[in-house]
Amino acid sequence: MPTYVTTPIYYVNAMPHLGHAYTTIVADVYSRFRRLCGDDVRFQTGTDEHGEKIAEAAAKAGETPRAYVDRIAAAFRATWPHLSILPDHVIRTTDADHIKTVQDILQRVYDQDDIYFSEYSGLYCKGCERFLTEKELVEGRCPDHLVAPKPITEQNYFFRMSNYQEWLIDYIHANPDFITPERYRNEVLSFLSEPLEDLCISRPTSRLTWGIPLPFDPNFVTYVWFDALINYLTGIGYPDDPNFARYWAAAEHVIAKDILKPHAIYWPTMLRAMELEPYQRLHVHGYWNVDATKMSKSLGNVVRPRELVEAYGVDTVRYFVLREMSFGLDASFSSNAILARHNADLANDLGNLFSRSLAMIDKYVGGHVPERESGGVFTPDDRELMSAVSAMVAEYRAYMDEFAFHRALQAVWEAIGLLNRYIVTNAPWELAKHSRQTERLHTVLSFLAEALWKITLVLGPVMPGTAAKMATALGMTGQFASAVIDDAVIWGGIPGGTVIGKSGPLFPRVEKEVEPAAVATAKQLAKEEADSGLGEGLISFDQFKAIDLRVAEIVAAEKVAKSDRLLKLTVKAPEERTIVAGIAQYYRPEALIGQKVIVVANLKPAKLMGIPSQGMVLAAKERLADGTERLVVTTVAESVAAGSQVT
Ligand code: ME8
Repeated sequence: MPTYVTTPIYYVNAMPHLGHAYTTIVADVYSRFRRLCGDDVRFQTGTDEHGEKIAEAAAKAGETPRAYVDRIAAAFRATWPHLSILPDHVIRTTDADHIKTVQDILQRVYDQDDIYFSEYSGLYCKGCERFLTEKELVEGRCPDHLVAPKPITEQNYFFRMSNYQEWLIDYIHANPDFITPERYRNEVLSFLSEPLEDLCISRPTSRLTWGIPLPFDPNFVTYVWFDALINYLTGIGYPDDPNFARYWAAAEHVIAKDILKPHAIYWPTMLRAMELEPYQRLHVHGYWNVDATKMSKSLGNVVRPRELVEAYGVDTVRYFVLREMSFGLDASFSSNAILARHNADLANDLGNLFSRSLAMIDKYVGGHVPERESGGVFTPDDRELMSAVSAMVAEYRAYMDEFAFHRALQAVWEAIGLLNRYIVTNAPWELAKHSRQTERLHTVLSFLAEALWKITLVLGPVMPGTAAKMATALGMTGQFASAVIDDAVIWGGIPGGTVIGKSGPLFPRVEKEVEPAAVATAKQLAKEEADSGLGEGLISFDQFKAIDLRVAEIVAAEKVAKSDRLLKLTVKAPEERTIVAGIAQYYRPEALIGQKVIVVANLKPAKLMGIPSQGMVLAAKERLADGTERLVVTTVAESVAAGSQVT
């Protein structure tokens, strides 16, 4: 099946930063995922090089627009390989074929009387490069650029966008997946509940010359959005190239919320005027902030992706951004958070599981995957492992398809947690001591190898380099190159006898957080704000992040002798530890066993009634009408692997 994935084309008035990297990583990961599902994928990114903003930036840099756009466009293009991003096509709006297509389309829409000439007075925001409606302003200012838009009256050409309003509303209602997540669909529908104005699609050459000349009036250039959106068509050779016929119907655009309106309103109505089908889906994500502050050049806290790659490695950066941002909502970057993800999720959970499993296969069965005994007896543990890993693959697939990347990764990490527990419960090192347990040892190790292979396959789109390393270490290099997601569904994918290689650590631990210069600046700002007494009573995101909250399973509970208040709990989080909790008046010990509670895992150990307590169980304290109190331990709403982080 064809799939066509696009990112916005980025303005060349700034160097690539974390926000651009995020959208492009998402599009790359999704493209790789669809390929893994067997689709024929075309993935396109590019640069938006016309318009006022660019002309101004070039003037500021003391360069001609041409030289300036060439330089910055090259910087964007050079960034992608560092992030393991592999687009099939990188488009520039200054490409000759794009300019021709834009002019052909303008002429056609003009000839059919969907473009007219008129005078217009409106409030113009230079940052947005468009006229804003009164309703869009917040306290008289553009909410994105925080400046009051300028009243402008001028003669221009207009696209009869309003003619297509009713059609667009009906189309969005009839196609619930057209704009996702739903919040953005609702935002667009709400915007469309007011009458739509026609779209001004020209700029007089007296004001701007750096643009595509209107084919029917040389005194005007094309408005940058009418030019830019058409990149999605020119990139696949509209109208005559077979790629256009093949991919257009399968177009999926990925953008952030800042450019929702042009993509959800201008673009579908433009396509309708051209008598083309709308794109398939528009995927809208939120904004990256830095340490809870808006990322902006003027604040000097712009995070550069290359700095992060140098400090943590490319796959950590890709994993981090997908795991940390719930697609659709804003997220905050902090050096703490990426360090924690690197060391806990990657070095510890995944890296240790992998190297430990390979080392056991090497040591106990001579470095090749053992045959699972045919007709061997599977224990409930084996069955749990099989069904959980199969369920993980299904969940992963469904979540990736709906752009819920953080959930897809959560599902994979639950399976990783389960595998770590499977090793502990089945203790291959014990089995290896007794020859009568050889069959069992073989079964356990072959399940491990097989589950790791499935994890390798699903991680491929997110962490291509790491997955390739894992595949090589598992002796599956060839199979990996041609793998499809269905290979992760079948049990028996890694044949007995496969020779396992050696693997160095997949993710060497990073001991100290490496702070991009930009983050340091943001911290300084936050500190100044705190010093100024502004956020009193509030804690920073970093302070919150310092508390390691985990899901812990209570495996044993008993009263503490000579205490009415204390219970001694043994919990798994995922390693076993003792916690003494002051909840004896509210819980019978046996009622707690099996409960999954939330604990503070990095509290300094303390002795209570002589018993060392390593952590604290969180509980809600309710004050009852009679003045007494009641404690209720906090649990999780759904089953979650012990040791999972609460974030
Ligand atoms: O708007 N967080 O270009 P642009 C997340 N040329 N994503 C961010 C971000 C942030 N803080 N900052 C930027 C344009 N982005 C037009 C697009 S398309 C036909 C024309 C990402 O350089 C995000 O994808 O301002 C956002 O939509 C895009 O960069 C805006 O890039």
